[in-house]
Amino acid sequence: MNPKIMILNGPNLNLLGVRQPHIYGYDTLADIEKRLRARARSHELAIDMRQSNHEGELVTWIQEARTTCAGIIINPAAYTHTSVAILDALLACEFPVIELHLSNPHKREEFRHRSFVTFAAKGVIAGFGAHGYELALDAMAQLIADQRTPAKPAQKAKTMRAAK
Ligand code: CA2
Repeated sequence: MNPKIMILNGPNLNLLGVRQPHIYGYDTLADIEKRLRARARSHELAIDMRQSNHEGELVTWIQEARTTCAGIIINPAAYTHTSVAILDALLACEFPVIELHLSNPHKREEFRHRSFVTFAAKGVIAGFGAHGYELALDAMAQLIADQRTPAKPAQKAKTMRAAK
């Protein structure tokens, strides 16, 4: 069975493509999910994409993912900037977490510059609109492939020497 990636979307992202397209674009979450399914297949991954307007529901889904998934991609939306509960749930996960934003929060109001979720994230993708979801899935596929075939010690030393 292909490893499953949970893709979580926080509050108001159900309005994607419907309101404020100048900020968040014209794609709906359903459009994004359709593209992601095709891309996941090409990486031999499965996806489980969900959206909630409720912090506790997101926490419950993160806990569920701990036993059913190989990674989480999360756009926590406004909870990015407020939720210690989501951070703590993500810190309890032993697999890779990727934080994702459609916009670049650092180009926006100051209150969007702080992310709690970042403390649990392997990396952050922001500012590429809906395409960011595909970039995040590609990055997740690479992380999972690396876990399956870790570099051999000799190969690793060579890579490290080359990087110096
Ligand atoms: O850029 C992102 O992806 C954000 O996570 C989006 C959040 C915002 O609070 C973060 O600072 C950055 C807002 C999501 C609201 O989504 C809407 C989509 C369409 C219409 C209205 C809201």
